[in-house]
Amino acid sequence: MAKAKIFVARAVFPEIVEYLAQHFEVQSNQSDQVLNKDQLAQHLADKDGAFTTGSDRIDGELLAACPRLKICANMAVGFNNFDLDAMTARGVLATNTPDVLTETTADFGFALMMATARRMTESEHYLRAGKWTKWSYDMFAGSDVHGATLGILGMGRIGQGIARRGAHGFGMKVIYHNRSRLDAATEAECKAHYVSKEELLKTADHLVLVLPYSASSHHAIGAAEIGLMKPTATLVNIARGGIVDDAALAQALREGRIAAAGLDVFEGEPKVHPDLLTVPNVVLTPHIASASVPTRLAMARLAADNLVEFFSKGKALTPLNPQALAKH
Ligand code: 8YV
Repeated sequence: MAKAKIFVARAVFPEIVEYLAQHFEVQSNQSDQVLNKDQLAQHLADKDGAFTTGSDRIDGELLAACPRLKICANMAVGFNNFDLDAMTARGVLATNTPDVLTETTADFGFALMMATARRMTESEHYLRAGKWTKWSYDMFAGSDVHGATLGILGMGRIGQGIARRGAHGFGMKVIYHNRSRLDAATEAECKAHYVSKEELLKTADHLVLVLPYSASSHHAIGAAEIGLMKPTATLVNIARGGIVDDAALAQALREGRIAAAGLDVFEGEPKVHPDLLTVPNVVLTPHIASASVPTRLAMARLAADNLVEFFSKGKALTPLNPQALAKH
């Protein structure tokens, strides 16, 4: 039987391309050209499967041009680059990479919160600029993390990982808000208390966003929400750009309406709102929360295994829309 044809939309670890090549006829974008919509559609036009990343948009228009496509395996836990309804309607299976990145991403969220609270990058820029000439009692004095109130908006696997770190490692009081409340055992394990969104905003010393992006979470944090926060509070976004109104945040940071922010994701990334680049009290990182070598390898391997499982057994390891299989 002819091997299925796979397109790997962005560069990945060579060993993953080799692994895929053991099972499929593989075309891979190892030069890592960022493909526009039309180029992606051209590459996928004669393919049976796609290995995608968060930057590859799969929607009805693209699927209409790619009639052979049966599966898109995303190397990401988030899948807002997929129009899941359009994929299901066409019988295209979607998969993501849950679990393998949870602890690494929670580590990063915690690190970003600490860097933000303790003004680490702002002070490094000062030092590198040769401005450090003497000690002073309030130089880059920030806020404490230990013993503070940690607020988490979006309490899935990664949110719970951050809660456990804060509660057990740093003696933080953990409060959270989520679409649905966690069961009592998970709340107890995370030492987390459920509160309304308004109470979360008003009470948190450090607020970390870990909710998925959707039309309903667009600008979940805008000027009004920031206005409810303590002037001493920090805000960290490791979820998705678009959950925060970046223009409103930049203005609030400039006016000192909250103390600082840490951002790993941005509206319209890799573009960054120019005002965020000029305010000092923000730590900026280029969407690297899951970027440890072992975790990125595990994500790539799981995406690849979803393709292998699908073409050999007709199912997937971590499907997002298993109902698409009924159309085959
Ligand atoms: C990815 C992420 O690096 O998994 C996710 O949802 O945001 C990151 O881990 C990114 O989406 C690239 O695929």
